[in-house]
Amino acid sequence: MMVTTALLLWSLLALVHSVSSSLSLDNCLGYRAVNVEERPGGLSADLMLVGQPCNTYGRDIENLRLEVEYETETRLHVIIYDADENVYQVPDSVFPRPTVHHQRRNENAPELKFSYEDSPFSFAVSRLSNGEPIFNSSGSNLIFQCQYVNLRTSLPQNPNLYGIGEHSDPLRLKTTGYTRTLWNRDAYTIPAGTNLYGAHPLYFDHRGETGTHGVFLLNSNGMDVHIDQAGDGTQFLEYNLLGGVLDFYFLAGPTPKEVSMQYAEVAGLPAMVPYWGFGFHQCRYGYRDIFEVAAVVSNYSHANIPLETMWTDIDYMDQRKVFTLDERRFPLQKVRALVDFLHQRDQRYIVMVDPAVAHSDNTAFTRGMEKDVFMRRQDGSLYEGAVWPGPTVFPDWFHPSTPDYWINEFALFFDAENGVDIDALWIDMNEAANFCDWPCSDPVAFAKANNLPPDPPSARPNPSSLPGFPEVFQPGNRNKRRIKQSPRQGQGKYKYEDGKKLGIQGRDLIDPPYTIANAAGSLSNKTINTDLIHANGLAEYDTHNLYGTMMSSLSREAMLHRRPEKRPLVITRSTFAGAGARVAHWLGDNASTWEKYRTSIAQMLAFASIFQIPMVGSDVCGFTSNTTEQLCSRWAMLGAFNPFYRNHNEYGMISQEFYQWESVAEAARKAIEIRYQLLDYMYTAFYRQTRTGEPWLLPLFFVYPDEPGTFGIDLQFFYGGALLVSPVTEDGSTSVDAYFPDDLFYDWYTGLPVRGRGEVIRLSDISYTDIPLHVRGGSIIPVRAQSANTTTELRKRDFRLIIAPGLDGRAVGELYLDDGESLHQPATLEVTFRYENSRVSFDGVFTLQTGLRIESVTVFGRGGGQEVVAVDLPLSKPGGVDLG
Ligand code: MIG
Repeated sequence: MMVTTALLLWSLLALVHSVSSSLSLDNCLGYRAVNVEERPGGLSADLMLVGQPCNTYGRDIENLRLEVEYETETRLHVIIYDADENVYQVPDSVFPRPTVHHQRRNENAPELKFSYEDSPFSFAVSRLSNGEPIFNSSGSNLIFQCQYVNLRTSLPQNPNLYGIGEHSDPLRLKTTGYTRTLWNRDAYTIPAGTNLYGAHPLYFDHRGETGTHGVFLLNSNGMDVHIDQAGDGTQFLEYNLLGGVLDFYFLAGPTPKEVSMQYAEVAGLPAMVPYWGFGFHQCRYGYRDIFEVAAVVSNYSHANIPLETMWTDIDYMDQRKVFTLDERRFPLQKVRALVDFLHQRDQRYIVMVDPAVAHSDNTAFTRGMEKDVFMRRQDGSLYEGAVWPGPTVFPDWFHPSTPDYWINEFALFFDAENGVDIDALWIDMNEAANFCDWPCSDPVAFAKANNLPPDPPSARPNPSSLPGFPEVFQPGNRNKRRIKQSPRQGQGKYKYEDGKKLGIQGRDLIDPPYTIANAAGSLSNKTINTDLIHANGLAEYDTHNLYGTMMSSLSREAMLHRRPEKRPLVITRSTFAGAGARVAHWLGDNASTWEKYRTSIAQMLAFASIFQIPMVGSDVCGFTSNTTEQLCSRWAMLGAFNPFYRNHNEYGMISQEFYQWESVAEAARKAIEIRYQLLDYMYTAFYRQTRTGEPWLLPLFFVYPDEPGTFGIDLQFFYGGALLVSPVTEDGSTSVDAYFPDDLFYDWYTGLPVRGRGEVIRLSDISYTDIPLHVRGGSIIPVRAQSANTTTELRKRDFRLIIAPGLDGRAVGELYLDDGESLHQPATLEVTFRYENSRVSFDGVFTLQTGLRIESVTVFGRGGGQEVVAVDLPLSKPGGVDLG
């Protein structure tokens, strides 16, 4: 009821705003470019306001500066900012801007051409090679005010646009009447058409044969991006920003893959993850005690479903306070025993950490107060919200002492000898989420009224025994040890931005004149107040969208501090552009519905192939609402082709571990077996993305950019360049209409060829425990000859090569291997396989000596399906064999 009223009120407000905007914006006469200086490699100019300020949504800024730089042959940087440099800009410490190699710049003419009109000022970008217009702002006057910036570009009719996330809409964006709002929020059930957890102001514009380009706006302020047609039918895309500057990177492509790689040059190459991170993960919210967690581990073994990693949600915490354990339900001794036990069996353990620290007498709060690292109101009082543990405070990631504080809390609580020795980290609620509605003037009362923290479930003293588990899990055992918390200092090696570009003074930081379509209502609602000022002077109003990504970066540092030589795996909910360089992402609170099952594919593709956060996945079987056997079965298989593969479930929902139903268990066993056999193929492609930015998980149009039939597809995808995944996507269905590009494919299971014609083919008789997979002609896929129970065991298995000859009879493939977990690799295996004239051969780098061999070669499309040839080729030197 309350929600509907709020929504109604909000839409009414939005309506009023948009009506008033069309009236008053006409008085904004834009700017005039003067003092234009053209130089090789760029241009700069002053932009002066024309006429009287129109002051529609705050004061016009009269003097602007334009800087244009051809940074590389394929990247053009255009920035428009205030001449006084008081307007907030995204700090370099959070988003390090790319370095420009001036000496390399002028080898070839830049592919993107900048041009401008001086009065009123507008600019355009076009593609040099074919004159294709890419961006043109001449349709409206630039508005640059202290709380509102408006810039519009015209676009071709019916454009193919992708990106501007995080969202749960189709991969290819709607082009009329469409608004994408970027304002990070706790988006329970990830509703379509709304702002979700992350902010990625980047779009790809794909124009088939005339090329693909990307436009990245480096801006962290709240914004609405409107995509629509004007009265005269002209297509446009319009930025409506609540502040900050216009800091554009234009990326020339010309293929979607190249745009993606060029974006990685700006946002950073994604972080490599440990090999074991690709194993299967089990989680849920609501495991009542450590015994239940252990029982799940045991049940997976008995069901013969490989479990790589067991997780625990906030259930482990004492009253849901971060950096504490519930002594009754998750006693340290038992937690440590389980973690040791998992480690002995080559399994891993992960828990959740939230940013909000309980405002109570716990040590994490006290130590934070000593260092003064929590957010304060402008009057100096401590800012409090209400999250799971009740009244909470929020770390200020810009405070110079926060790194020491956070690293120290991790070092203590997650200490390998005395604490909870986790292998990776899960961070949540970092939008930041706050349950308490703005202005949240009485968080204590709010917490009481809303039963925060909720009463924990009662502990059950060892309900039964778990055969094979450590002694503390056997009946009659009692808990003894407590966590030791001797204070210890972190390293203090962090410096934060200071000085200029701190944000214009005198703005309304709570209720700006222009309203964005934030689904949570006003800017500060359900998050921390936007008028809080960080320790370095930046306003939460400007930096809200950075909160989660800053927590992510520091948490990665904290994990590195514990295990300096190991690749950290940090899974975060909230992200900003560039987050993939440090962390991974799960898609948040979906629902156990077919709709969200389908949506998860587009979301995963956007993160992996566009936003450069390639370690990504949905809550398999669905988070909230009860799953069904069939949905869970289908999702167990689809999830096996998500980079990050985790079954996760909401408090109070029916259990959905894969062993709960025989059909789901069977589907999971099958899918995990295939996933594990393909794990090195996946690892190789993923690794390549971390080195070059070339996306490894691909929408169909990335692989067939000239085939218009691929542009709108987001229910099928390429898992690595060689494997086409076409899941069944409808309830009760045993068929799927799959698009096959104009190329040769082979059925993964039979090796039978399928000649694609750029048309849909109906695949039928797909049981609830099957998923259609096709290998693209021209590929060689190295697979492990057998799967295994853990990725540690898997790494000992020999290889088999699958050869899928292309239309020209040839095929190529790659294999990358390293020790799977070290940050720096002294030795690697980097092999290229080639197939031609019935001969397969390989060479490359063999500094990593594994003792592994290729034990057979399977050629698809031969002998009415596949032909298997036994071979014995050591992967320690170049080799080859004729297959006759
Ligand atoms: O308010 O930690 O998205 O995965 O299970 C909900 C409890 C807080 C939200 C996360 C979800 C997690 C849940 N968290």
